[in-house]
Amino acid sequence: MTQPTDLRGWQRLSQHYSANKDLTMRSLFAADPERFEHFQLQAAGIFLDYSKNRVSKETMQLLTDLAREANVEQKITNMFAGELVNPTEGRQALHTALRNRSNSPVVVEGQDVMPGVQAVLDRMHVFSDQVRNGEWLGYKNEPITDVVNIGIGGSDLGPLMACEALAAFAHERLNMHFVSNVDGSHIAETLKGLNPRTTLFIIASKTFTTQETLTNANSAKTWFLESDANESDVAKHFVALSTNAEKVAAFGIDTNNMFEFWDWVGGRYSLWCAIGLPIILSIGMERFYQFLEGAHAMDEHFKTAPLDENIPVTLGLLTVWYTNFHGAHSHLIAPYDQYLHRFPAYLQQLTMESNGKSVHIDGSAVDCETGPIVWGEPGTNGQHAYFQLVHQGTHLIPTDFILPMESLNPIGNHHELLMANCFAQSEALMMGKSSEELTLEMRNAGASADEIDRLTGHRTFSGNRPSNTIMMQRLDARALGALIATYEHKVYVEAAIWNINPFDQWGVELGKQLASKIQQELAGGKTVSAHDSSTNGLINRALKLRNLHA
Ligand code: G6Q
Repeated sequence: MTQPTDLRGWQRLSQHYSANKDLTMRSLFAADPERFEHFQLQAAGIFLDYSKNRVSKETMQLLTDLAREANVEQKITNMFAGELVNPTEGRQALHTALRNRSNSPVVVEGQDVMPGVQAVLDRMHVFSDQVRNGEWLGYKNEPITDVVNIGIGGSDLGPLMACEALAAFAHERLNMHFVSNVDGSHIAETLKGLNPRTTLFIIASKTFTTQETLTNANSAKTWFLESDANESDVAKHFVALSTNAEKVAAFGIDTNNMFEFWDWVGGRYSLWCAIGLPIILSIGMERFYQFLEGAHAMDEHFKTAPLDENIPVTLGLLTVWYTNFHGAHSHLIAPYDQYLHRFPAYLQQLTMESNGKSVHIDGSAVDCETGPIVWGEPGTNGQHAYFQLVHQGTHLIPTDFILPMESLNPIGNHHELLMANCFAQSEALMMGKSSEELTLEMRNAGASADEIDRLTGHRTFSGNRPSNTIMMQRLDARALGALIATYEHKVYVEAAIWNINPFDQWGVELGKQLASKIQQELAGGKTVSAHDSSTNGLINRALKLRNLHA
């Protein structure tokens, strides 16, 4: 198969990189006083400033040419049209249908899926209104006060992140909780202080076979039944979100209390449908529709904007530029908004599970780097922790700053300070501080020549460190929808260039298989010898020490 590196566009970018690698952003800004105007895009309420990148107009042109040559436009069309873009699992990837607010049909295997999508949304509307209004009563006829979502991975990270991001709009009576880890401490700590009479459990699992989720769900059921509730009360306190009605019924949840979704929705793309139920319970259906509309507006932009005016395409191409030509290995997500504190964790799954691949879509080995490591924390906290390395370390770490213009909690000058810090970070990363500037600064502050000499290396900043700034008016449901869709599509663009399948995740299988074998060995309690000496040693040590404390 043709490697991405064989593409003419790739080779031209290689040459362009070699010819321009010493070009600094400072000089690019000096040469074009309107660089900010020339390197910005806006769509669906999302504003992108990408001027602080190591790119010229020519670089962007070459990147766009690469995208064209890699058939990115066709691949975008294929995804929206419900083609089998996930061939290793034999599936479409139609998360865009879940937020298709246009009334146009989306056909999967000859059938329009839109009526089914709307039917589940309607059912969730009715159910969530009942819970929110206090009409849905627990087994002692009391309204629900606490909702515990039990799920993991795609059935946890998305709704958790979105509930946190939109906490300013949360229902007053309903406290949202999320249990994912199979570590018993997670559920134990969550259930402490909760009242079985007023707690609603959502068991969220696409397959309804996930070990961690079923273990937590069983423990939740046991906890519930240890109160004065009985089996017939389960229906009032347990609902399921799944594609697998049979397994849901086998677990003991009435399928009338199940909100369904479909195989063509990937786990990490499922917060737009049934897996979004916790979000709906928290913010209400009207706002959830705004969330879908925001994403849909970004879908429309992604589908129709020319490549060089397309926000997700631009972001994806910049990641390719840094990963494949500059040798960057990671990408920092720095949301300057406390409500987005789980956004980097959510994006870790979205991007690393999608693009952490070493083979092309046809199974042949890639000959270039693929998805970078994604990490981050909200600003300004990160500034007092790892930003040192971003400013002065040896790694090149492209950064996305994300900042709403308006605070949802306008107290004193907090938001001004937050914005000032965000803008200062990207300025500092780009500009750096030269030894001449430092010398002048230190001299003015009265430092001796000796001291200046001693500290110059430590106190200068190379600068030329790239970043994007993504802004929205305020972080509401619509803006969050558009923001998430931006990143979903960015990831797709990268995968399209690398020609990898972003929609499967075989990499998580091996550990699962081995864990199930080891779990049986731990339960069996007999000394093991079938593994390597380290794994044998660890299991045997655990068996011995656990028995000692039993
Ligand atoms: C996401 C992955 C994975 C999945 C979890 C939970 O894209 O497929 O993170 O969401 O393993 O799976 P279930 O929803 O089937 O329990």
